Amino acid sequence: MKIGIACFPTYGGSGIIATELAHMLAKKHELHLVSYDKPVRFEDEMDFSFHKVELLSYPLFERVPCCYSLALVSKLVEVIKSYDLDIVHAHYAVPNAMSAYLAKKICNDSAKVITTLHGTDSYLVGRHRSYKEVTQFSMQQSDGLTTVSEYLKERTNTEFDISREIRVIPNFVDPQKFRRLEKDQGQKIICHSSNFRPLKRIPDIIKAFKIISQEINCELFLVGNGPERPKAEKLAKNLGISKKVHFLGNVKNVQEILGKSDLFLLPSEDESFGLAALEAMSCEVPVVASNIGGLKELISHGVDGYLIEVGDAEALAQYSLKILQDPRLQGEFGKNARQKVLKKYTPDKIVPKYENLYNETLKEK
Ligand code: GMT
Repeated sequence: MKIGIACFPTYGGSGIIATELAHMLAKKHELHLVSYDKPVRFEDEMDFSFHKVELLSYPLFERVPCCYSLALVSKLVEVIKSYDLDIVHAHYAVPNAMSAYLAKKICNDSAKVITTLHGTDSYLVGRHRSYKEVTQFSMQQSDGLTTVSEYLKERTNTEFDISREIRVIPNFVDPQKFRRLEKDQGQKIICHSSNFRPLKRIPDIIKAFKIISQEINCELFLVGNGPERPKAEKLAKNLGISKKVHFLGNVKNVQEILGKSDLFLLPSEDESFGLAALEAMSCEVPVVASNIGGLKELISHGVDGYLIEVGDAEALAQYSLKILQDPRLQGEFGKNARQKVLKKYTPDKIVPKYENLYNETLKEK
């Protein structure tokens, strides 16, 4: 097949999955990735073509964000026509699915459009009254529509008026890349990685870490950047734990940190899937996370991690200590997490689900 993928290239989970999917599909199909920048995970070693969306810089339009959507349409049209694409797979409803729909129409329906919803694009941004009608329309008009969890499927059906089938295709992780690495046993490493938005509840992690660090020898590695970082740095300072809390910023090879971690924390308010937790689990790292959304589908309480109520920093700390103070339990949870990944979330289990959807869609009139 000739496949085009439209995504955001940044450190968000959707861009990571779109890029990994492009990488995996490129082994068998002709792959074209369309975005405004090269994706973060494959800067130097891309095995697919990259098509950069170019933006017109013109003073009158400085504050008009729709320009990107239109430039994306034009680039998609160019790529559909030049390479005779069969499929355009839009990751993110806003604006990628709409741009893909318009491109398809300009090309007289010569390619089919698949949309994968990741969460932020639908129930956070997409349902805002500025975008809702267009998000709903582009979901409904897609030739195939997928979500990354059952939770996101249900929430999409509740919040949008769409009648078409939604197929759940979970995220995946490469277990060769994300695996356990040697580390010295002395100090426990606790890790979190995200884009530091308020919904990730970084202050809960810092407060819990304060409690944990009073009991055991440990360090906290915070990977990523975002609006909550300054507040989190200040909180760590005020709690007197700055020396043990490391703000690492965006890290290209996060597997090198996860592979040596003892515990991963994800106390988010909302999470359609929780790709960061999946990557940790692949590295045999137990996870303590919120009992919400896609995290409930991913983590089994008392088997490969623990689930806590949103905002309960004390429980976050106590469950973390339970794992970190018991090497046998930590090892067992870590092994269970890796087993789950190998059983359900590897590329060879998930990528064919997308290929099947592409094939089924192409057979339709
Ligand atoms: O929340 C993030 O970390 C970024 C965000 C995105 O929009 O790229 O992630 C969303 O998609 C990921 C990949 O499918 C999921 O693992 C995240 O759970 C989801 N974030 C939310 O639902 C808040």
